[in-house]
Amino acid sequence: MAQAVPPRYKHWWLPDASSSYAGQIDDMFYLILWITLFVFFLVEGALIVFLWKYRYKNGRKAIYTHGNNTLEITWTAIPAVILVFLAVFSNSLWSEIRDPNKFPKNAPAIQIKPRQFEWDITYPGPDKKFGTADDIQTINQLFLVVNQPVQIKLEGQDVIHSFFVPEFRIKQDAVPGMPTAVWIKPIKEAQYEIACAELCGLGHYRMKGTVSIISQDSMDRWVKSQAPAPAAAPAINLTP
Ligand SMILES: [Cu+2]
Repeated sequence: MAQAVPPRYKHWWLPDASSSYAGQIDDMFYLILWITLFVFFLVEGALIVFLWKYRYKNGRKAIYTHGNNTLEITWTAIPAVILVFLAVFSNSLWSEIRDPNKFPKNAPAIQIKPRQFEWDITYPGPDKKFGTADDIQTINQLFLVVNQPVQIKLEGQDVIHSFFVPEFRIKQDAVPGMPTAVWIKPIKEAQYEIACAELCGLGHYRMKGTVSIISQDSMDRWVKSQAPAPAAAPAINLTP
């Protein structure tokens, strides 16, 4: 079922913005892009103007200059102010998304332990605990519920891999021996690719998973279908 997505989450040149914080990350991306574009055209424009204005002319002598303090202070101070502003702005956004103390409360957890060259995914199952008999294991198949925040616990099994879903604007290294958590709140039912964003060996190119964002109902049905099969009932002989 397609869902209405706010226009700010749609782009003509970026992947869909499909997590709750994707829009904020894009806003920051655009802000930096506009600032750098402005400076780019300013500098390149000045270059072209000066090339033309000070081109070779018969009889014109070059002027020797020791520089201009006011100008130098200005073109150092302005970028410094912009840089500090961007650092403060991006840091507050970063901590809002990545600070474990600010993770959504009670978000269910899913474990993803990548290895060469697959994503080993474990759901805690109906009892919501890992390491129990009702855990559900999949390979390369991640199911998330739309509008439901979820915590993803990452840890590499062999070398460094990186969990990357561009549509969620999330990319996180999965390092062996270093459990790392991220959270995602998908905002739209869809299917995306999970890419490994860290060159992890010869099979890196085929280390591809799928994340399906589905409704709570479909999720419940799927969890039910994954329940361990009950032990076969003892055969009863009904013939007299
Ligand atoms: Cu990998």
